[in-house]
Amino acid sequence: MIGKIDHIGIAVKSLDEAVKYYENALGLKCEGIEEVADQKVKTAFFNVGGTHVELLEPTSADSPIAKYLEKNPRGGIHHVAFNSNDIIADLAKAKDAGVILLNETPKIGAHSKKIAFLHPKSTFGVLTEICQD
Ligand code: CMX
Repeated sequence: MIGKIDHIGIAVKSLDEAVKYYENALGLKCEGIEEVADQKVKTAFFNVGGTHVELLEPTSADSPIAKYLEKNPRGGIHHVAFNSNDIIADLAKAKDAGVILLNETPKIGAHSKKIAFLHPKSTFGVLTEICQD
C-alpha cells in the first residue's frame, strides 16, 4: 500500500549550484550526496517535513537525466516517488490497472531502497516512482 510521497525528483545540470540554492535561499540542509551508478545519477537529498527533495545530476551522456535536460535545459521536476510498504504488490496493482511498468521488478536506488518506475505515458504525464525502504 502507498503511504506517502517519499520524494520529488528534480533534474539539475549542476548539483553543486542547486544545493547552494536549496541551502542558501530556502534554508534547507543537504543530508548527503550519493551516486547511484545503476541510474547514472548523482543525488542530493533534503528532508522537508518527512518528504524529501532529491536533486539529480546526470553522471553520463546516456543518463535519463541527461536526456531530460536536453529537452528541459533549465531543469525541472523529473518524477514523483510514492513510498510503499509492499512494492511488489503495488507494481502488480498498477500493471493490472493498465499502467506500463518501466521496471517489472524493483531495482536498488539511493539509500538502498527498492525502486521501480511507471511510464509517464500511462500516468497522465508524470514519471512515477514507487519505492520501499
Ligand atoms: N516526466 C514526464 N514525461 C517524460 C519524462 C519525465 N521525467 N521523461 C520523458 N518524458 C516523456 C517524453 O517527453 C516523451 O513524450 P513525447 O512522446 O510526448 O515526446 C515520452 O515521455 C517518452 O519519451 P521517450 O523519448 O520515449 O523516452 P525517454 O528515452 O525520454 O525515456 C523514460 C523516458 C521515462 C522512459 C526514461 O527516462 C526512464 O526509463 N526513466 C526511469 C529511470 C529514471 O528516470 N532514472 C533516473 C532517476 C533515478 C533516481 O531517482 O535514482
